Amino acid sequence: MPFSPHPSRRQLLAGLLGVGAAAGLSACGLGSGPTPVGPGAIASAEAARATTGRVRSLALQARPIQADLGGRVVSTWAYGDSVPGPILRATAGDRIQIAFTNDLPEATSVHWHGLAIRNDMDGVPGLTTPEVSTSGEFAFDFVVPDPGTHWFHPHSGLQLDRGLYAPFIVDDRDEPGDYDAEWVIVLDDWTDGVGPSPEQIYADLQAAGKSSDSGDMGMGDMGMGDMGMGGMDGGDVRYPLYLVNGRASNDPDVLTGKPGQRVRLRLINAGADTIFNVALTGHDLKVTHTDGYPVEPVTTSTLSIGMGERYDAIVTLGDGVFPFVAEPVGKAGLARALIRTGAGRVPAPSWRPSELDGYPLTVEMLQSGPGIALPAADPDSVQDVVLSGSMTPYLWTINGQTYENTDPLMVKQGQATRLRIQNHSMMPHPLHVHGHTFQIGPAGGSGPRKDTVLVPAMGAVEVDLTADNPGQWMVHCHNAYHAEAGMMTRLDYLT
Ligand SMILES: [Cu+2]
Repeated sequence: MPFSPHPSRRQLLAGLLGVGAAAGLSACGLGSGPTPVGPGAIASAEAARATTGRVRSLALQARPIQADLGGRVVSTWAYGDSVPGPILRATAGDRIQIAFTNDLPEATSVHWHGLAIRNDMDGVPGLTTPEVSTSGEFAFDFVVPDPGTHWFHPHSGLQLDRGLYAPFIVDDRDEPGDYDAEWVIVLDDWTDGVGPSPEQIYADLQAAGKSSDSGDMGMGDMGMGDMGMGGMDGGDVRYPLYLVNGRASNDPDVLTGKPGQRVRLRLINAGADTIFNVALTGHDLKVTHTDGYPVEPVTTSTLSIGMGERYDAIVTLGDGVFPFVAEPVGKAGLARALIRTGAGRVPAPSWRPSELDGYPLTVEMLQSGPGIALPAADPDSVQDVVLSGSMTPYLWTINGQTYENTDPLMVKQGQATRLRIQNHSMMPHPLHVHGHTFQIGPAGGSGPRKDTVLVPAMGAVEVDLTADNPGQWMVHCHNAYHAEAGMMTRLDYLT
């Protein structure tokens, strides 16, 4: 029977809060309605995952470091010794044990973005996994179910907008890997130690939101001086630097190869507030995956990647020196890296390839690869996810509420679930669902599988997912400032 959350949503929410506050009370007086699934359901789901039988153990540290950004040495926070942090690598089905230590001066968390792992390891403080205090430790232990290009970052305040991010690459035992080399490319918008701190930027956005009494809804930050480029696709924040693999454009990361080699690019947008259009000078990109899942290959000169999204593309290298350029959409500046296969002059750091003038590939142009579609099903549960907000005051909402007042989306184990996402604002939002990959469009259709979808300004997208990973999951905008300003809700599995 379809499960409708609407008739008794308030009652259910009251029940949820009661259970969260005092689990032992649920049996005596909070009603007989549905309650969130418990640890048993999470453990059962974990026990049912296919495994390779292999266990990989490693250590990970979050700590303050000094980073050299093209000659400018800044103090920031990172995983390990570098920005991005070390690439974690596993094969789908491996069990990963990560001894995490927090050497930061404040509490933190680690979220494994794109991995539909057990709920209690998802790294969201206050919801799934304990916060890790200063000098504290946490032992992550989970089976990695999903091949592909994924990554990890904190789920604590605006820490993501420092240097706390790194790739998590999961190999597929069943995918031959038809390429000669691989290059993981992480894009970022950077302010820490160069411009104001992320917390200062957020305080400035809030202050600017209070200083005006015009209550425009989601019109962006028109005329906000140093803050942003007028909203729209340009986000809310103008950054002094844009980075590829933690390097400024005057000191780029370099991939050295041979002409004719086929290279798999694994693109990750770790930016907090920036959509990037990317291109490799003199080359076409054959896009093969998004958010870890195969798509029917599409060739393009440029593609658009929202915060939290990943794209994989194959390139066949020419002979020479070729800038890989990431252009922040609606903002001034460029990030870049270089591929070098032979002799050639290196263009100036600000040089912009003509490939970026093409129409960028976006998710609507992609179809899921063979065998990737979800089973076709009429949805058992249909949930609206309305994105809106304002700059004055600086507030971003889902279904009209900030996170602290949210009515969670609710499902039951096994339900075919449809999210009807509508963007009622003048700014695109990359909506990310934890613990699942949805299919764009109807389940069983041709849309790609993803975990983060860029919903255009005033646009709408419907996605289907199978409720097969019990727990309480975040659903939120991957603009770090929007999330901080309230643009988050939950997907709760109820008994
Ligand atoms: Cu947003």
